[in-house]
Amino acid sequence: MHPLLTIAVRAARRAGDVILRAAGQSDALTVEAKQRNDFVTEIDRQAEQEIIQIIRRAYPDHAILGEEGGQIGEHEVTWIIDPLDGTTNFIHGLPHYAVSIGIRIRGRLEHGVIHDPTRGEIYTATRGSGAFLNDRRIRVATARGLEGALIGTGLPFRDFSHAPAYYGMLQAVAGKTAGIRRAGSAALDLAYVAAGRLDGYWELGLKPWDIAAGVILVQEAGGIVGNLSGEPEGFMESGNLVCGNPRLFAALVREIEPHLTPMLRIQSRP
Ligand code: 2AM
Ligand code: CA
Repeated sequence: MHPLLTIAVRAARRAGDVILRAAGQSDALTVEAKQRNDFVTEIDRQAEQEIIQIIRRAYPDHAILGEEGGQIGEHEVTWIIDPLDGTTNFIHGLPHYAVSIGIRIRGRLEHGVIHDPTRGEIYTATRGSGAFLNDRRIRVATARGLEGALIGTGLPFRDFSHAPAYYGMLQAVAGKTAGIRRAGSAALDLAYVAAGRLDGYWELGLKPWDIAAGVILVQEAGGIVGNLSGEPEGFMESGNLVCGNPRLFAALVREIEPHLTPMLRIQSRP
């Protein structure tokens, strides 16, 4: 395993331990709203601190972009951290959330780890070396189109400006697939696409820390990640993203693209 990924896995495990310990006592949580429907607990912050400490000890100069702490430092290596993706699930005692750590080097995602502490699952990927679930190689599913496919997504919950366009997409996709799942953790949705548990996934308005690790996982599992027009760019900046195996990806974009507003088209470009 690449030394950077080894540190990322160690940090993700430590954060997972913090989260699991707290999960048994969710009544005692202090929940704060950063904005309407955007929650943070002391556990998000503690988990992020644990991760940052472990990175700092190994690589004191590297830059860090954390959901809770924002950007720290400038360096060609940036660690992009979501200490707890799926906080809303966590607060409700719904056991579906993850730690996500992506590593970007000179502007390109190179490594990713997603750790689901409730299931003891660790997903890892390094560019050019494939994607793994607990050390077993994973690949995207082989669906050739939308028929019979299971697709993950996220509904608007905070910013409703694109909701009409999104619900148009949802109606189009739902009508052509075996089903849609909205599980509440973008990181796990991407990990599940990488592992072939979901055939594809799309969502709008995601943040870099929700998707950094998941993007490299899907790519290394043989999938394609693109913007809502199907182009391989702009999704990190806009947070509007589609993914799946190459054929499924194309089929999904065909349903989604007609619903794009001029604003969504502009956003899609880097
Ligand atoms: P978070 O828990 O790290 O904030 C999927 O829709 C993404 O949106 C999740 O990865 C989740 O990341 C974020 N999110 C924030 N608030 C949410 C909410 N109220 N419902 C669903 N997802 C939410
Ligand atoms: Ca989070």
